[in-house]
Amino acid sequence: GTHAKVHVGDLMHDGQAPVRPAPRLPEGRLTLPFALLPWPNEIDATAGDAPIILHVSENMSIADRRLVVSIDALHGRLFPTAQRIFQLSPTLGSRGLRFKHDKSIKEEGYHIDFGDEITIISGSETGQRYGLIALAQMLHGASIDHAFSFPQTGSIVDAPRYDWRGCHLDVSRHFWTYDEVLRVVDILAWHKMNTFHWHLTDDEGWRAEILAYPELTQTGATRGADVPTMLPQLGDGHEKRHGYYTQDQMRSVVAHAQSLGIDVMPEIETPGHAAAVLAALPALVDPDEPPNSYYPVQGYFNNALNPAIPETFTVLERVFDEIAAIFPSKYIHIGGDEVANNAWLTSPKAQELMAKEGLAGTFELQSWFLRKVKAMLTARGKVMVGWNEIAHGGGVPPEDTLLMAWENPTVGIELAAQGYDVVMTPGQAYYLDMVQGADWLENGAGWAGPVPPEQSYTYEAEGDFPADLRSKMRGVQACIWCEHFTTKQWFNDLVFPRLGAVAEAAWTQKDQKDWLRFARQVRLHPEL
Ligand code: TNX
Repeated sequence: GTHAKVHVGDLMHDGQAPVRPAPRLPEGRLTLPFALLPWPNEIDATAGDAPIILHVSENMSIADRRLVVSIDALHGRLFPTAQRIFQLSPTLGSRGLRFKHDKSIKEEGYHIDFGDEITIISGSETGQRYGLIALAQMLHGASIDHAFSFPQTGSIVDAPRYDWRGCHLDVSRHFWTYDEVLRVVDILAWHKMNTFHWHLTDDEGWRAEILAYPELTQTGATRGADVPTMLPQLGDGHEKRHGYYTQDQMRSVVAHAQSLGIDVMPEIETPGHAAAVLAALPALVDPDEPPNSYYPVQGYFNNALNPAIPETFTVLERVFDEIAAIFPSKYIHIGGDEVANNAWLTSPKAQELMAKEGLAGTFELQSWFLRKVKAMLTARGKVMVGWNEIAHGGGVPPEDTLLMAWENPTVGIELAAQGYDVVMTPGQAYYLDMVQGADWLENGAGWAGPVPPEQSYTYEAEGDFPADLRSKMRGVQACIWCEHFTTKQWFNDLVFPRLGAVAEAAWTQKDQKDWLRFARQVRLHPEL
């Protein structure tokens, strides 16, 4: 259902909105109860009775009509039991919908004028889509809950705060089926997010079909198979541990996302978090390195690709060839996180390479490796994206490199000072696998937690950035790690409402953010 358990500070409600008086706008006017998430940047409207069904005239152009049908279908998929919101009709009913195109409105922006007719004005298809989604949300909210009205007169003038409005999904630790991935994309579209970061590989499983190396999915997509670990594996109760996506399925996910204005950025984890690769392709292991000789925080022994094995680069070249052909995104994420700080020190081949290249330790070797990986991406016209540890040991040239700052809220500022572009995704606010409640009753992670929804909502990623580094901060992202999400129920319990909090942080200007207004709406979100 659409009703989730919500922890709102001291309020704990089951399927109920927190009962609070409507928060006041700065001018002292009551916030009107429209269902909108993310909240728009300018709204000045009077509330009326919902038309419930908005009639769409047959005079509309094919392109405009196609967009209406696509957003109506999105609504239908997300809320199959809800009343339909749009109706194509030759006669205008209570209120008609019209589009105007105005090139002076910036790329992702839109305006809506509410009157006898409802007019969406936009400068691009993207902006038009966001206007329609806003309208769909207001109609949906009004149709399922009388606490929400629909605007009678007035207007919305809206455009996003940040360009990068991302959400990551880990499909390695828990395998989310093709259909579930499509649904996640739908959920992101509904929240006006524009980047789906697909974490396709990790120690526990490789999930992307690679024609050149069928072993990667034959062996590597069996979660936990032959992966020696120091620590007990998390979440043995996973509903789905095994599986992978065919190349056709990945292409379909890309096409589906594109139809909703979402870019799909694939992640292939290097050099760490690669236990599944090494289990599938044992030729990539230095035969003279003792097994179980090092392990990173998550306990998987010897889990880093070895830069001294030439075949490592052959495999990566072919993997990137196939990945680049499937994903048109200009970005490929290559991981780069959590390599053990003594990785490779017991590999004779790695030692030889380090001596030859004059590399002082694990992280200088890591940087040497990552510079080669970056060159592979550059050769394919792609921008390299990675986790913040890429900067260790010298790093890679900051030009055309985008780093995700995850470990804490300040590392992003340090990286920006080093010249990197950054996306802010600190665990303390934007990791949706962290437990939400101080009672620790949930099936979630704890290294940065608990992270109550109010913390995700009120956190300001840009907060401590000095003015001269602001432009390096490209936006924000939620990360959905899935070691603990053994079932869809756990996913829903932890991802919501915090995904909406991150979506609003990505879209809505600081002066329009309002935790109580947000909290009134959380029961309207779709679920997986
Ligand atoms: C750290 S974030 C990791 C992930 C885990 C996550 C759990 C990052 C780049 N590495 O491998 O899943 O914590 O919260």
